[in-house]
Amino acid sequence: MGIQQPAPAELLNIYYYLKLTRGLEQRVIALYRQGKIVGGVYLGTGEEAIAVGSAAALQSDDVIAPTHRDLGANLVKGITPKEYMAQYLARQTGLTRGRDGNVHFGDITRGIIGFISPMADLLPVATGVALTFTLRHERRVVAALFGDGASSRGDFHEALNFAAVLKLPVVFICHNNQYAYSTPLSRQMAIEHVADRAKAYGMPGITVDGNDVLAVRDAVAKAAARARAGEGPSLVEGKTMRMRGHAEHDDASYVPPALLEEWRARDPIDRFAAYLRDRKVLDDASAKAIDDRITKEIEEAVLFAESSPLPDTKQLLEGIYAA
Ligand SMILES: Cc1ncc(C[n+]2csc(CCOP(=O)(O)OP(=O)(O)O)c2C)c(N)n1
Repeated sequence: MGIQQPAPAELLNIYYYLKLTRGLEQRVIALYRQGKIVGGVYLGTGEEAIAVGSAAALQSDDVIAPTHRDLGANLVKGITPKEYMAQYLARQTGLTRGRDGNVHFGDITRGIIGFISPMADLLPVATGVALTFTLRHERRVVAALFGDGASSRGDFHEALNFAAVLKLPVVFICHNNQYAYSTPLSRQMAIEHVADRAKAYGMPGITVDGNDVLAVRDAVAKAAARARAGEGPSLVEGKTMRMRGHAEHDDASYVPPALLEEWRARDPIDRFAAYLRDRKVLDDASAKAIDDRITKEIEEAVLFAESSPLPDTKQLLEGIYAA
C-alpha cells in the first residue's frame, strides 16, 4: 500500500505543529516556575514527532486517544493554543472549564477521546470506539497512543487481543521513550521492542524511528489504510526519548546524562528542519515567518488564559452525570 509523500505545504504544516508544540510546552514550563500553574506539568519534549506524525497521518473524521505526551496530536486535531493555556491555568475557558489543571481533557466533536490516565486505561475505550465504527459501517480509524510502561499493563493486553479478534480499525501507537516514570525499559519488559508484542495478538508490529516525523506518519498512514480496509489493527512503536522528567516536579536525575545527550543530537524538530532546508522547502524567511506566527499565538494564548476567570463554585455541578 503506497502512501503519498506530503506536498511542500503539508510538510511546512507538520513543521509548524512540531514547533508550536515545543513552544507552548516551553511557555508552560516558565509559567510553572512562576507558580502560576496549579497542578503537575506533563510534557512531550523530544517526542513531538510521534504526536504530530500520528495525527498528520489520519483523515479528518478519524479519532485519537492521546497520552499525556501528545499535545502535538491534540493541536493537529484542532485544540487551540488558547484552550491549552486556559486548561493549564485552570480557567473557565479551558477544556475542562477549570476543573483539571493539566491533561485530562478531550473533545469527541473534534475527534479526541477524553484522556483518563496514562496507564493504558484508554486503550479498551479506544477499542470500543473502533467497534462502534465497525457496527455503524463507518470507515473511520482510531489512533490509540500509549507509553512503553503502559504496554506492560493488563488493559493493554485486553484491548489488543479484542481488537485483533474482531479486526477492529485501531492503530495502537507506542511512544517508547525508554522510561516509565523512573523505571528503565529493561526493568519492565524482557523483550527488545514493544512491537514484538504484536505477534502474540496476531497483528503486524512495526518499529520506527520515533524522532523522524515522516517515518511515523508513513507507518501510521499505512496501518490506518489497512484498518480502514477492514484488515484489522496494527501496533506501531516509535523509539524516542523522554527529554524531561516524568513531570516538571521530577528532575529525572535517574537518567544517565550521556543518554540524554545522545538523544539531544537526534532532536526530532532540528532533524526535520534540516531535512526541509535540504529539500529547499524551508529557508530563513519561511522559518522566521513560522516562528513569528507561533510567538504571537503563544503570547495571545497566555494573555487570553490569564485574563479568563477561575472556576466559580456555582458551576461545580454543571456537566456532572449520575446513573
Ligand atoms: C494506576 C496508576 N498507577 C501509577 C500512575 C502514575 N503514573 C503515571 S504515568 C506512569 C508511567 C507511565 O509510563 P509510560 O507508559 O512508559 O509512559 P511515559 O510516562 O513514559 O510517557 C506512572 C507510573 C497512575 N497515573 N496510575
